[in-house]
Amino acid sequence: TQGQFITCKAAVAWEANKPLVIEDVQVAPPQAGEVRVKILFTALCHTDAYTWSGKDPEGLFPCILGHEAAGIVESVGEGVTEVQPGDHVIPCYQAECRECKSCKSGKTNLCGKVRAATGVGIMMNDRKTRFSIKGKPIYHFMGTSTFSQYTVVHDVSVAKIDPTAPLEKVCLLGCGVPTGLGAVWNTAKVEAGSIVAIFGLGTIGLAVAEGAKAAGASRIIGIDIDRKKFDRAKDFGVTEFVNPKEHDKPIQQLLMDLTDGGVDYSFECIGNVSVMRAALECCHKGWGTSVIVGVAASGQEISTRPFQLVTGRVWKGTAFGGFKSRSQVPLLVDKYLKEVGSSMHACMLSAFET
Ligand code: NAD
Ligand code: AHE
Ligand code: ZN
Repeated sequence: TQGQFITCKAAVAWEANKPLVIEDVQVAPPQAGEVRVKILFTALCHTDAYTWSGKDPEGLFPCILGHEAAGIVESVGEGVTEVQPGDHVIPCYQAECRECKSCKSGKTNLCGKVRAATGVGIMMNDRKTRFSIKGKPIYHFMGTSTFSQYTVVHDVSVAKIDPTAPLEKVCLLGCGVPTGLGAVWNTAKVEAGSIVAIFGLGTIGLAVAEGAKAAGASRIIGIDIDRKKFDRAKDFGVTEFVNPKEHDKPIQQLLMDLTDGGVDYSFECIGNVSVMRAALECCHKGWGTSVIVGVAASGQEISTRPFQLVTGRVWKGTAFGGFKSRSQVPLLVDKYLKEVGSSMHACMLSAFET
């Protein structure tokens, strides 16, 4: 199939909010600096649903969604040296070129090399898409488009991993698990003994809990409006649960009362701007840090009294948990393989079953 078009099945989002349709899609061969990947497993992240909903200002239709996956390289374009056909890989929506200003800075994982192209659903080389249906172009999504049996990604957007890793599990290292773990370890840098509050107990919130437990947090308070989320969250290290619907007090007040003045770290894992405010305001005066992980829709804005920051609370955000994708995803896969049977295993297994 090298150098040829492949016809395969893909779930196509023709329009916002309309059911995805399984279609026969033509996938063009990879051009210079591109890699064509056979996707074997893909998971679903809330961000796919967000863009599908039509609220993402970068959402383009028709497109092929999906960004949390694992597969095998089918062919590579000219000049690709770091992967070859047969390599096991995880596509990375957050690229890492190691050459741009951002990569070189060492201060961020937000690579600038292909972001402009991936934000508008095309490939950098010729500003076109590699997907089409009967000649009609279909947009890429987040530079990954994993809801397809074959996809084409930039070479800076693919991490080569240990071929013995079970792809049906490690596909979660394409987004949810690193995002939560990294929010705790890289962005907040939670210390042992800390009190942590997690707003939203989906995949991201559960991975935050697992990261906080590993960091030695003394209390991990899980907040969700869906009571069903609480049982599973215990397996990930959550020690206490709060359902805001069961309380009259504002949630930030309730948490301050429960924690003698506020938590050390909070994480917003929902994408709701009023919860983001509560997550900041439940932090302890003088040092409490709140990390925004959730993605809020176009037009939404955060607000709080500046006094909250004047009095020492810190507001931060994180993308992909601050991990440098091509360098660190393979290390997370190795860590997973070493710790199979441990909590990280439990986290990935459960999230996969969710
Ligand atoms: P999810 O839908 O699986 O989980 C969200 C949880 O929040 C659910 O359990 C839901 O019941 C709960 N919830 C909803 N409204 C609530 C409220 N008002 N108060 C308390 N709980 C509430 O989502 P997910 O896949 O875990 O993703 C979470 C968020 O993180 C999304 O916004 C997603 O787009 C974003 N995300 C960001 C990054 C990043 O790099 N920053 C990466 C992945 C996902
Ligand atoms: N197009 C969206 C951007 C949403 C967003 O912030 N995405 C996160 C990753 S979510 C993964 O599930 C991210 O990495 N952001 C940094 C970046 O460069 O996109 C919008 O709302 O505009
Ligand atoms: Zn995601």
